[in-house]
Amino acid sequence: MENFLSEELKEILKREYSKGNIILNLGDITKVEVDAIVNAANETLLGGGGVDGAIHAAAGSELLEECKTLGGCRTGEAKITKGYNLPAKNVIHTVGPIYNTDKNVEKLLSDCYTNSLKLIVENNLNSIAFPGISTGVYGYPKEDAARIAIESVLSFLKNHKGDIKVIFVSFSERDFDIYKKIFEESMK
Ligand code: AR6
Repeated sequence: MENFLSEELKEILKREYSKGNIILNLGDITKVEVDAIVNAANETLLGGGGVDGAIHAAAGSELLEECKTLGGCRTGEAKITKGYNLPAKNVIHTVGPIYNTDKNVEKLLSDCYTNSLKLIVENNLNSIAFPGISTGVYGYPKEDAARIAIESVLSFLKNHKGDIKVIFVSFSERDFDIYKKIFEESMK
């Protein structure tokens, strides 16, 4: 169905919802203009499929060159690079847990969000966009992952004095609806 829509109509159909410093957005994270977009990478940081592949393709080969200098990244941790050809100034690479094989998946997924936000603060940045880390190839159930994402970010922002804008980017209508429902629940 989506393939039959013109680019213009697709643009109009994109959805956005915001409250306070949080924005829920439906679209492609490689198009988002922020201080940093987050990449759901793997421990090598040398690229892959899904959002990782899309970010590397849009950023250009210089991103891979910089990633090669980082020595990989442990699950739950995060590392920052420049954004190169992306509209985003930087990319924060984090590695989500593999749902069916890693232990402590909740803590590790939460750490991805918290450690990414710590890099925003350390680098004096103000805006960040997250994809649904681990919810593709790594198999984390979407609702559980969205709840952890929202709770981790809200708790970080509550304990932080600066003004950081956070965008959760969903790649499908279904994911957007999940985020919206869970975000509204967490506001009650
Ligand atoms: N914009 C926003 N979200 C996207 C985009 C996009 N352009 N493309 C995909 N998503 P995944 P993971 C969503 O599989 O589960 C890679 O090979 C997608 O719908 O990209 O953390 C890495 O190298 C899903 O909800 O990441 C690792 O090996 C979410 O992004 C492995 O996959 C995450 O899906 C990481 O797996």
